[in-house]
Formats: sequence, C-alpha cells, structure tokens
Amino acid sequence: MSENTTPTTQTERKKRVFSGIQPTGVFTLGNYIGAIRNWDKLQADYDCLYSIVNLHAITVRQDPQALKKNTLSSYALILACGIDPQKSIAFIQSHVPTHSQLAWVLNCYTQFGELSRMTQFKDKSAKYADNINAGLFTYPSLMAADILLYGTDLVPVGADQKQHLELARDIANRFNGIYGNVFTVPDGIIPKSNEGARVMSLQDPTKKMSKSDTNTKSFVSILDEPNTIIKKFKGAVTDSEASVHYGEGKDGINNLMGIYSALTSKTFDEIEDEFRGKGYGDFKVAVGEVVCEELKPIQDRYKELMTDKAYLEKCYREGAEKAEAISHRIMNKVNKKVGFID
Ligand code: ATP
Ligand code: LTN
Repeated sequence: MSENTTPTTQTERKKRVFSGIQPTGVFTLGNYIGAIRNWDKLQADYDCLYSIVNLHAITVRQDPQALKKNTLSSYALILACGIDPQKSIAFIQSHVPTHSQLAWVLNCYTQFGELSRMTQFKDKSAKYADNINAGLFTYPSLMAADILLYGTDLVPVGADQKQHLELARDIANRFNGIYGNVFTVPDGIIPKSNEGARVMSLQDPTKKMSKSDTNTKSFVSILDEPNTIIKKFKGAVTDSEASVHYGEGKDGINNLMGIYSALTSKTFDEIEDEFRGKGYGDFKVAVGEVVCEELKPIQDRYKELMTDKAYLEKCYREGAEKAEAISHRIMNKVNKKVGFID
C-alpha cells in the first residue's frame, strides 16, 4: 500500500483524510499511538473527517446505556487528543444516514469470498462464537462506505486495519470499473512498525492491545491514573533475560521498546544504550513514566470537556451536518449510476 502523504499546494484542493474509531470502551495506548495521535498531526495539512463509528460497534453486542456513554466519552476523547472541531469535521457515524445507505449498495459489490478472508472477522467470530451476525461479516463494506463516501485520499489507521483498507480499495476499483470514475481509491497512512503500528497486549505480547479485552491489565487506557499505569507496566509480561535489547522471541521487551520509541522518538539503538547495565525493572518504570507524561494533558482536557456536555453536543451536531452535506455529492452519483430514480 502506498503511503503518499505529500500535502497539496495551496492552490489545489487539500487532500481529504478520513478515519474512525469504535466506541467500544475507553481508548487504549494502542489506539492513541497507532491512530489518534496521527489524526491530530494531519489536521494542519489536510481536510480531515473523524468519526466515532457506533454502527460498527454494534457488530458485537453492546449494552445500550454503556454504548451511549462510551460514544459521548469517545467523542470527548478525540477532542482531548487534539482533534479541533473548527479545523476538522468530527462526528458520530449514526448521525449521518448516508453511511448506511452507501454500505448497502457496496454490500452488493463485495464478494462473500472476500469477506470470508478477513482476519478480523475470523478473530471476532472465534471470540464471539454465540453471535456471528451478518453485520460482523459485512463490517468491511460499511468501513469502505465510510471512506468512499467522502472521496477520501488518505486513511490513517493502525496495521490491523490494512486488510480492510485493501478491500475498500478493491471495492472502489470494481465499482469504478463498471460505472466510470465515481470513487477516489484511498491510500493508507500506517505508522512504521517501530512507531507503534501495532502496540501489543501487556499480558500476552503476541496479541494486539485491544480496548475490549476483558483483562484490564493487558491494556493501558488513556484515562488510567499514573499509579495504575506504572503498575500495569511493572506487571508487563517479558522474558527471562535481563538486558534491554530488541530481538526475536522477546515480544514483551520489543513491545515496550516500541512504545518508548514512539513517545520519545529515540531509536532502538539509543534505547539500548540508555538502559545498558540496567534491568527490566528500571526500563518498565521509565516506559510507564513517559506514558504518564504524554497522557496527563489529554486527561486534563478530557475532564474539562466532560463538564460541558452542551459544547460537545454543539460540536457533534455541527460535525454531522457538515459531513452529511459533503456526502450527498457521492451518494447521489452512486444512486444515479446504479439506476435508482432521483
Ligand atoms: P476493539 O477492541 O473493540 O476491537 P480496538 O481497540 O481494536 O477495538 P478500534 O476502534 O477497532 O480499536 O480501532 C481504532 C484505531 O486504532 C484503528 O485505526 C486501529 O488500527 C487502531 N488500533 C487499535 N488497536 C491498536 C493497537 N494495538 N496498536 C496500534 N493501533 C491500534
Ligand atoms: N474498522 C476500524 C474503524 C473504522 C475505520 C473506518 C477506520 C470504521 N470505519 C473508516 C478508518 C476508516 C477499526 O479500527 N476497527
């Protein structure tokens, strides 16, 4: 996948960025490093839309009250992480009905075989074996709709979403092949592996860190208190060696080095030098401390935002209005192409 992130010059239309996150719990350090931190950086040069994707969240059974609460807190969290509703369009997916409308059309241009190959579907259907619903299966065509609805050029996501993004590109190319140039074929912006593209679980570093993990020790939530964060890092599973270096079979240490590197911009060689002669204990505390430092301003801003629900509501209502207005251009074009009467 190409990662062409060259901004446009001022005379051209700015390239469009779209990304989403599910309100399935409090965001983890993985969501932050792998995705949201990069959303913030892109706002200066691109025309960005960011969405709390609650339609995707119900592919796994949710408690309605908890979903409502998580949707609002997720919205506040993206603002706390730096998304500026004056610069970017920040909205809640279910407020813009064209997402579901386009998703239905795209379902009819997506093959059963393609959806069957999605690793997220295989993982989630093993995890939620008593609820393998059609929405879980067609999740990627809704994600394709999110992206293609806005003529998106670039999609910043963590490495786990690469396969879904490739499917979105295939769907766009297939549709364009039949009807002419309707969709822009998007590129991904995926951090490099040493920049936190895939932050791993602190309890099983062969698995990705996930906000819906039932073991809360496996992830750092971006709202965790400093002492909880330090405790979680101290309890992180590592190997039985003692020197801090990157290597095969050292998934736990490799993961901590990845987090430390992503937040300090130090290379792995520099980290090895810094901790030469020191044990894992010192290193784990150091990683915990840089994480606390990074998260402190986000936590303060989040607390402040949550005291002003009227402001949050104003932002997400305006965001949805702007998003919907943009989406009609492509939605209308699609309706016309497939033969729906105006
Ligand atoms: P769930 O546990 O409910 O499946 P999740 O924690 O995997 O959720 P998503 O809402 O599916 O989070 O993902 C939001 C964004 O965060 C996506 O861009 C995804 O690639 C990124 N992301 C999720 N987990 C990680 C991780 N461990 N490391 C890096 N990026 C991640
Ligand atoms: N499937 C993504 C969330 C998501 C998304 C999107 C990301 C839904 N729609 C559009 C980028 C663009 C995930 O992180 N699990």
